[in-house]
Amino acid sequence: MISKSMQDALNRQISLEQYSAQLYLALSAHCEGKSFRGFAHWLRVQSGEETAHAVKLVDFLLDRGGKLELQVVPVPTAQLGGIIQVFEQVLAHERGNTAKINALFEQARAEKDYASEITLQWYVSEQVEEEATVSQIVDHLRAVGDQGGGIWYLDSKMGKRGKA
Ligand code: OFO
Repeated sequence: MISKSMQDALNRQISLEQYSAQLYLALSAHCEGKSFRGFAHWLRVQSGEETAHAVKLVDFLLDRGGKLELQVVPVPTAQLGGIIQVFEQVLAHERGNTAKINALFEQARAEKDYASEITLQWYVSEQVEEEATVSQIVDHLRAVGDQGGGIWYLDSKMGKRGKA
């Protein structure tokens, strides 16, 4: 049986994962509106991944006999701007989420909740991967700038995510 404090913390994280999905969906629509269909596609896929992260935590919570308490998911507060600004926001958001995941991991360790710790390990690794990927995208975007042919090349590359 999961502790009440860990149950509450996991419910908060589920809500945050859902917020991430909403944020990336909003940013995807913004890119689509600027005809950057590749960046839009990448963000749409990422939005789906964030939903999957929420559901994975829901399953874990239920497997442990916990209670799912869904919370209101806030409207995303993204500052919509150029593509570089969009991905800088994604990077800042992922860094914030890493801090939340790390805090959850610490809580699991402090409570000697080994099952939560093991499940959260996957999220810790996922954050490392996501931060590295988005950081590289931001570097590439800064290198080519918001104007010119380079950004359209990057757009076409981003559109290949998940396609063999
Ligand atoms: Fe849920 O993976 Fe990053 O935020």
